[in-house]
Amino acid sequence: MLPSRPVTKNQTIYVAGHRGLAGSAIVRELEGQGYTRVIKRTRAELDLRDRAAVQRFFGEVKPEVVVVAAAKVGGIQANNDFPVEFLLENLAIQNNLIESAYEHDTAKLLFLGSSCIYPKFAPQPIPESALLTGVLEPTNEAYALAKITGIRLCQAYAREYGRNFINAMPTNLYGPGDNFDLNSSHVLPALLRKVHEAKTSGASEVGVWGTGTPRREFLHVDDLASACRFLLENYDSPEIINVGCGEDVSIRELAEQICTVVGFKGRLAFDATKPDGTPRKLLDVAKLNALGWRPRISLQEGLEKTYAWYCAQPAR
Ligand code: GFB
Repeated sequence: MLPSRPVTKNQTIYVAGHRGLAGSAIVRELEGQGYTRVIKRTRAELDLRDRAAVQRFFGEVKPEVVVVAAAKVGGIQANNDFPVEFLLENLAIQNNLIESAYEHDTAKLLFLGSSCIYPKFAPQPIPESALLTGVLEPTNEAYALAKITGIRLCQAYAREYGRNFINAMPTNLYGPGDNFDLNSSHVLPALLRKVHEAKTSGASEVGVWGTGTPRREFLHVDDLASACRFLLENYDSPEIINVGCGEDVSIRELAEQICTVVGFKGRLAFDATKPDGTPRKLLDVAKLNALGWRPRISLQEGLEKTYAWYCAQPAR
């Protein structure tokens, strides 16, 4: 068993997935708060699906702290269309990282799960205790199963080998650096882009998938990053912990709010042939709040900032 000590600013912290939405925000947060030894590797430098390469990297670098923010992610359509890739790639990435962290004596590891690990019809808001109490939402079952396996692996290392491997479950994330590709993105960036393009082309309507009735909770990724730093510094239990803002909106409400932010006055056209997915996914964040963490960015402010970021991209 390794002694469990609080994470400090002079420790080496490897953020796996540092170019992704979550990973890039976590690096910004850590470096902004004075962590001077954040380690990053691009996909070209280190393929996380390659077990031997990951083991070699850990053997050479021996990171003291690891954040597993690397994953194959996507919106409802990509999850539904590519279950094999979502299952295999995520299992490979997380198995390689978690096993290597154990073998090379990483003192603390933070594994990022997802709110989709919970049953499709979980009680709302969803407490951590709902894990594995019911059937999963079919559109993202593969991704959820991989994430559940990652949680259980961290918990097994904690129980069997006394490792400080902790598990955070973020709700739906958004923010700068998100994926705006309409086939693979999540709803929020997809609608920001669609509404922006409808406005600039003078279109009279915007297509919205599904019925508009599902409800989702959206957390700005800078808030997620601040929660991750908080957990690294203050949380040492293998029990999963939810990370969210505690409020949700319907997809229709989200679309209407985006139309206001973008300044689009046309109508919304709902396409009920597209899947709705889980009817509601609101996390119970009482546990994290009781520890003293709160989000700072409202959905309105987050949408405005993300839209400004999107408009400022060179490709635009
Ligand atoms: O964000 P999203 O793709 O994923 O979709 P989930 C949320 C809701 O928005 C669904 C609707 O009801 C979609 O039908 N929606 C409306 C749209 N218009 C659009 C659009 O243009 N694009 C997209 N993508 N959705 C994901 C999981 O579930 O949540 C992942 O598939 C992950 O595994 C992520 O866990 C957090 O919230 O349904």
